[in-house]
Amino acid sequence: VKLEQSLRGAGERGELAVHFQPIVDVRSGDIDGFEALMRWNSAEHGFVRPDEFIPIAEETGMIVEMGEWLLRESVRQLLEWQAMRRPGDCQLHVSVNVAVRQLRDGSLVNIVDELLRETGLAPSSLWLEITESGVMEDIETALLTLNALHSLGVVLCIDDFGTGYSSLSYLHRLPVGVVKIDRAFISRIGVSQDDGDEPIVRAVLAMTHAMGHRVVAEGVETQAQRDWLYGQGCDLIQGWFYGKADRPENLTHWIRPQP
Ligand code: G
Ligand code: G
Ligand code: G
Ligand code: MN
Ligand code: NA
Repeated sequence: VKLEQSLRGAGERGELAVHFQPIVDVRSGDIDGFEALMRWNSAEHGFVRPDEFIPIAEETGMIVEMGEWLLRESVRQLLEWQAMRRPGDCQLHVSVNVAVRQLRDGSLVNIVDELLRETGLAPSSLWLEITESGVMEDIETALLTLNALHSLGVVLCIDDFGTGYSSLSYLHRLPVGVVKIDRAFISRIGVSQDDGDEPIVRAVLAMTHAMGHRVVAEGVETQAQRDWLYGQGCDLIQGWFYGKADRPENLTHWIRPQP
């Protein structure tokens, strides 16, 4: 059976799951939130990588329904975690990927609005990740949706920053709160004889901070990368150095760290 056909019933068969990857405050080392990442364990095909099934879901439009489920499930999990926090702990966020197709589909704003009302979640605890290329495909339509989402109080993030084009010309027009530097740039920090991508990352940090955005460095794998980013004033770090995406039950040590 083709992947596409299997994916159609995957949700109903309980084959989809959400895993979460920690996003850590560089200075304190404390958890700030998690990125929600979809996982598919297919009865027929075994584990299918998101870079295989997400494009299929996008092409067929299934991503709209899957994305709504992912949003609801991510917020449900976040509320469970927030309830476990101690007084004085920071308010955790969850960061959910939004595909271009979802941006274009008229329902996203209503879904998010409804979800916030139903759950009472603080809007700033919900981050939505959009890619540079997704926005650039149709910037005027994207802007309408992004402005409406921004009005609801959720935090918009530019994902995979640096991999698209004309980043500088549009970034200031978007109601963005967070920029996520793509891991391709981070992976070349502290490895080469020359400076590698260090000047680029330094420039991105300066520019995005000047615009008032927070910065997440993605794909941080080593202590050296973490230390360098700390020195450069990066805000948040996500990567295997702190942890891979994992099932929620394996992440409770982040929620209630032992004093
Ligand atoms: O863990 P990783 O292999 O999870 O993810 C691979 C790619 O799939 C990433 O680029 C990520 O943005 C994307 N991805 C993972 N889960 C989702 C999802 O639920 N929705 C969308 N649109 N993309 C996702
Ligand atoms: O979680 P990690 O970053 O190791 O996953 C890398 C990729 O491998 C993911 O895109 C995921 O789809 C796939 N993968 C391989 N084995 C597993 C598994 O046991 N569980 C899950 N959820 N994903 C897996
Ligand atoms: O949405 P986005 O493309 O940013 O998805 C994050 C992707 O990056 C996921 O596939 C996730 O498994 C992967 N990832 C997260 N941390 C690391 C890391 O430290 N190293 C590498 N190689 N990949 C990572
Ligand atoms: Mn992402
Ligand atoms: Na990314």
